[in-house]
Amino acid sequence: MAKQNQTLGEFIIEKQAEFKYSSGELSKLINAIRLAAKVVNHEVNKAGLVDILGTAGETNVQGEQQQKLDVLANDAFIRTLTNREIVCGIASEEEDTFISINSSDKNHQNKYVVLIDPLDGSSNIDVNVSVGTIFSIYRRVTPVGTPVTEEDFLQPGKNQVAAGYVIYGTSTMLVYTTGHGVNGFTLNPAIGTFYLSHPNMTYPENGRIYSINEGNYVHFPQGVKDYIKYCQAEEEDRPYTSRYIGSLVSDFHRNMIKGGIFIYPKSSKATDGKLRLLYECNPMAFLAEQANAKASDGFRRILDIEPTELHQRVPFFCGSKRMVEKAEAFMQR
Ligand code: P6P
Repeated sequence: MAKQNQTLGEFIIEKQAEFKYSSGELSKLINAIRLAAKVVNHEVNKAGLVDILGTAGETNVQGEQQQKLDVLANDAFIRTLTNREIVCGIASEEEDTFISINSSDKNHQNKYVVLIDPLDGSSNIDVNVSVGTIFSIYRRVTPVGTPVTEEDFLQPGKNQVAAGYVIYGTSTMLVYTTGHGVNGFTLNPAIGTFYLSHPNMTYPENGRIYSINEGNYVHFPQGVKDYIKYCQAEEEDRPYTSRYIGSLVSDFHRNMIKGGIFIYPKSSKATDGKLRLLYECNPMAFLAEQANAKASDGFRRILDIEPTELHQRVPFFCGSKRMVEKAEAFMQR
């Protein structure tokens, strides 16, 4: 049973026993992410005060203008994970290809790879809307002692050993799973400690919030158009409420607490949708399933999809089980 006011550090130590055949490396990895989250939180919270707003002048592999905080967050996570010599490879939304880490005295002995979206929703920074970090952790599949290859990163989401996000919002939270449910920790900025504030987070089975960018309505597949009209109909417990923050972590977090569905479908403008499979949809899908919810591309379970490219995109339907099933029914008509 979760102890009130347990810190993240205490929680990790207590749960260490649950990580089957882990030699404590996964605990050290979660701790490293905790540290990097504090560094990024500090910078995000003062974004309006120091001249680190605006674009860094470069564009990332997605062709998006890189906000300076994007670059800072990316550097913070890569530096923290590299320095602690816990992982053998990192992939990031901000990096064209994966980074192989040869720990100085270990010769590729580390067994985990991490995939991150270091600052998701960064276009919201200038308007003071919550942004987030998303991370996904796998055990490598190529032989220990050799440099990582792309194969170590192109694993289906069902192979994840841990996943989570940090949401830099009205409060900063770290929410993660190691396959034993989802737990949320809130940062006390005064002392820089994360406390267990949301033990055993689960999605309500059903909900009344739908979250989609309706500005793209005319470009959506017919099934999505029909589901939106279903949500808006004056019938039964409808119309539902429309809520769209434009920051995946925030929309997901709200839906997990209140119930709801988030959809980023394919469209005539984005034939595979916008969200990336490896470091956005897979970690959020792992969390969703661990919280008794569902995540698909409208047809297939996200966690079963066999990746082919590091930055590939997939349509994303995620949230309360009954709502996702209803949306899938419209897609499959
Ligand atoms: P749109 C943020 O840029 C992001 O990657 C997700 O966090 C968010 O859900 C989505 O894109 C918003 O995209 O096209 O609706 O602005």
